[in-house]
Amino acid sequence: MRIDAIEIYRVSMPLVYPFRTAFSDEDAIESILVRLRSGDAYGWGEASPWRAPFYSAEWGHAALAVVRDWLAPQILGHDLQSGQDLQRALAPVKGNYFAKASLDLAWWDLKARLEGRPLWQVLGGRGPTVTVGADLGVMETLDRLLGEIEAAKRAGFKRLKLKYRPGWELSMVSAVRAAFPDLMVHVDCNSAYTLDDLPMFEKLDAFNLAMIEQPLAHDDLVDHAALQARLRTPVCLDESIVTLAKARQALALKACGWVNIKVGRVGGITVALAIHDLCQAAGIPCWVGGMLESAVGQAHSIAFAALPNIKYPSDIFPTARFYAEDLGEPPIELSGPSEVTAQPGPGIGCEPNPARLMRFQVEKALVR
Ligand code: OSB
Ligand code: MG
Repeated sequence: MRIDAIEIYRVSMPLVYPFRTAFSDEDAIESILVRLRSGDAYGWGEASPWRAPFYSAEWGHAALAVVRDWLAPQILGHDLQSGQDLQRALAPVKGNYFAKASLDLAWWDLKARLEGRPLWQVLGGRGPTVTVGADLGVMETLDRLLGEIEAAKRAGFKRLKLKYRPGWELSMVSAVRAAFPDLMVHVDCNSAYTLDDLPMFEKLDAFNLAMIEQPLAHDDLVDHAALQARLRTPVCLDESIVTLAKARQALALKACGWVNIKVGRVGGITVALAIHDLCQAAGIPCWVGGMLESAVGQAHSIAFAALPNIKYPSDIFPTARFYAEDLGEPPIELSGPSEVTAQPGPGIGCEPNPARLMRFQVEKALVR
């Protein structure tokens, strides 16, 4: 596929209520959307680094600039036959994984659309339906949290993820476990801790959690390996896994028992596939994380979650959970308790609603 034009949009999508994590409190999500055109065909990609470099070093304004000034010129006019061709063309630019992902994801959507097949099938997935979990941010009160967990349980969610940060930790988990002793639960620390917090993690180890997600620094592997050696509960790496090499190093160090794969965080589906296969060969199961993308970005995550080594309910949520209006069309809905189903396609089967793209847009660029 020869790349003839690249449109880039930075959007700010208002949330229905603030999402609080260890790294920030947000009331809107910044995302970049890319449309890759080849002849009359096109594909869409979305990556959500957010408005500030607090989850990783990337942020929306910089992501649009690096796609416009450095990445898009590397592929414009080139004939890209594979995701590897695309990644090789982008390789001179260091880091900038979310920015690279916006192009890689658009390339995969374009490829699947040209083949007339849904993306999950092109990737070799098990089927269109994937298992998803419920996620709850830091709340104002424990009562509110327990009420929301009860609602998620009643809705049939098969697992629950709790955001975890200083001030919202052991006594919160203890209250949740007292009320819901058998629920499959894990916590996500978003890199808020260090090895000095080992005594806290040793106490947390007693709560029979499914995993502890990214307890230590966003770019660490070695300390995670030291922590994992002291805990029964598996560590899950999220922020730390940004390349295939990092995944290989994490496995060699025994730094984790699970890998959360976000197609945006690792530079796109091409790299995500390689990480998936590496983990599968090593017997390390994976699941799919998200950044509160619109239905466009989540459609890529659904397709990826269909792969065989995705073994835990993914962070893919129905639109109504976070957004009054989804930028993408159609929106994401549950197709059954704790599950969502990919659109029949072709490609991801979803694209931005043009009026909402105009309304949510804060910056735009065209490379051709
Ligand atoms: O660390 O997994 C994370 C959301 C935004 C940024 C980072 C993370 C998250 C989530 C996912 O926890 C929540 C969801 O998609 O339901
Ligand atoms: Mg996480």
